Amino acid sequence: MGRDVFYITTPIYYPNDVPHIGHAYDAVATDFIARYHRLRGEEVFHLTGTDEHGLKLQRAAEAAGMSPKEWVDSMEPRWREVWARLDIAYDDYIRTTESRHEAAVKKLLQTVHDNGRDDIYLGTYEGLYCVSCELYYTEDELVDGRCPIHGIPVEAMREENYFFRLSAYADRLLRHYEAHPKAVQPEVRRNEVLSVVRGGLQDFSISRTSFRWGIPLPWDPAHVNYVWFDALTNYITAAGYGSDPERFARVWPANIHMIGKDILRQHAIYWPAMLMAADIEPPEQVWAHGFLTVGGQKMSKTNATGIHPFELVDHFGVDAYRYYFIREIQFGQDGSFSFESMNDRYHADLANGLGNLASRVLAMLGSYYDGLVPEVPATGMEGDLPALVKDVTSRYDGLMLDVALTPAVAAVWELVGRANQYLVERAPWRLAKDPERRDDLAGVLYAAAEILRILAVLLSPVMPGAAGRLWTQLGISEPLAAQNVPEAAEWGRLAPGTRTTKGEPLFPRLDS
Ligand code: ME8
Repeated sequence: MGRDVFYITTPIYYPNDVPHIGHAYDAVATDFIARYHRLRGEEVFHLTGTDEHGLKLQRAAEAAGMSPKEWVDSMEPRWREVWARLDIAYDDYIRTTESRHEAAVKKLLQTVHDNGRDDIYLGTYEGLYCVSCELYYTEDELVDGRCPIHGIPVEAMREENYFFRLSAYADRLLRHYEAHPKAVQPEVRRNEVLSVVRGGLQDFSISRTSFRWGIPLPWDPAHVNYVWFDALTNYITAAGYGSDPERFARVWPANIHMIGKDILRQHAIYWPAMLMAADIEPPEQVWAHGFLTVGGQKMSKTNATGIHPFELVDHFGVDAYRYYFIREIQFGQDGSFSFESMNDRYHADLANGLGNLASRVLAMLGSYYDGLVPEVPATGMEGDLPALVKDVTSRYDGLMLDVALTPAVAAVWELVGRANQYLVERAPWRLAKDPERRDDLAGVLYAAAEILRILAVLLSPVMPGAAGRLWTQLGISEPLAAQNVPEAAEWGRLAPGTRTTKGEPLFPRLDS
C-alpha cells in the first residue's frame, strides 16, 4: 500500500481523439479494482486524466484549425462523458495542462538536474521518431521500416536535446525488480522488462526545441519537456508532490499503475529510474494488460476498428459492458471483441443467470410472503450455500488482491450457478403447495434471498448499477455503499421482515 491509502492509476489518455473500447478497458479494470478496495474498507485514491502535451496533440489541433489549448479543452469533456456513463468513480482527474502539474514537472526536473550526478545533460539526437508513440526507435526495432506499435512510417529527426541518464540506472533497476518480484506484472511482462534492462539501457531524450506545446525546462526555457517525462510525472503531481508533502507521504508510492502492454517500457523502466534519480520511491506495481483486438487487429481509429463504448452501452447497458470485458477476456492476455460473444455472454450469464435468479426469487417472495423476507425456522434448508459463500468470498478476495480479475468474477458466478441449481433441487414452488412444508419453504426462500444480498455486495465493484438496483429491490435500508467485506458477506445478515419488490428485470432479454 501507499503509506495509508490504496493508490491506483490509469494511464492518462491522449485526447487527440475520442475514446474507444480499448481505452475503456483500462478504465473499467482500474475502477473495478478501486471499488473492490473501497468495499474492503480501505481508503482509496483512483486517478485518471488526459495527457495533453506533445507533437501529436499539436498536430491534431492544427488539423482542426485550433490552438493546442483550445483543442484539448474541447476534447477532454468527450473523455469525461464516457467515464461518467461507464460509472468510473475516479477520485481525481488530472490534465497535464493544469498549473499544479506544470509546477510538479518543473520541480522533478530541477531536482534530477541538480542531484549532483549529472543525470540530465545536453546532447544531440538523431534518430527515427514515431509521432504516435512519441518515441525514438533504432533501425532494428522497426518492422518493415515502420513503427512496431502503430505500423506507421517513422520520421528522421535531428535536434539538440537534454537527455536523462537512464544508462546509469540498470543495476539499481535490476536490484529493485529482484527485491520486489511483483513490481512488474504479469510474469511475462516482468520477464520482458528484465531482458530489456539486462540488454543495456540507452539514455533517453527529455526535451525538444522543434515544437512549443509543452512545459519549458526551468533552467533552459528554449526547450520544452519531452512528453513521457511530463506524462509520467502526473502520478506524483496528483499525490501532492511539490505541493502537499504530508499528503504525498500518505499516498505515495502508488500501489498499482494499470497500463496497456504498449507503454510497459516507459512505466517499468523510465519511470522508476526517474524517481530514483530524485530520491523518490518507485511505484509498488506496474500491471500491464493486453490489447483488445477486433477482427484480429489492435483497435484503433486509424484502422477503423475503433468502437466507441456508447455503441455497446446503448444496446447492452453499462453493467453488462463492464462485466463482459472483465469476464470474457482473460485479464492480462490479448483478447478479441465480437458483438456475438458479447450477446452470448449477456444472455447466458446475465439474463438467464443472475437476472433470472433475482427475478424468480423476488417473484416467489412476492407471491408467498407479500414480499416480506420470512423468519428463518431452524430447518437447515440452506444446505451447502453458507459454506460456498464463505469459500467464494475468500477466493474472490485473494484473486482481487492479485489482480486476477477474470477468475475473480468467475468465482462469484459459481454462486449464481449454484443458487439457480439449488432452486431447482428444492423446488420452492412445490413446497408452496404443501401447507405442512411452510417452514421448509421459508428456509429455502430466506437462503435464496440471502444469496441475492451477498451477490449484490460482491458484484458492486464490477457492476455497480445492477448491484444497486438489486439492493433496492431487496429493500435493505442500509446503503450498499456502506457495506464492507468480509463482514457484509457473512451468512444470515438479511433481516426477516425486510420488504422486497420485484421491480424491472436486471437484464432483460435483448433482440440481437
Ligand atoms: O499511451 N486494447 O495514451 P493513449 C487495450 N498518453 N488497451 C488499449 C488499446 C487496446 N486496443 N488501445 C489503447 C498513451 N489502450 C499515453 C499514456 S501514461 C503516463 C501516458 C489503452 O491514449 C492502453 O492501456 O495512446 C494504452 O496504454 C492506454 O489505452 C492509453 O493510450
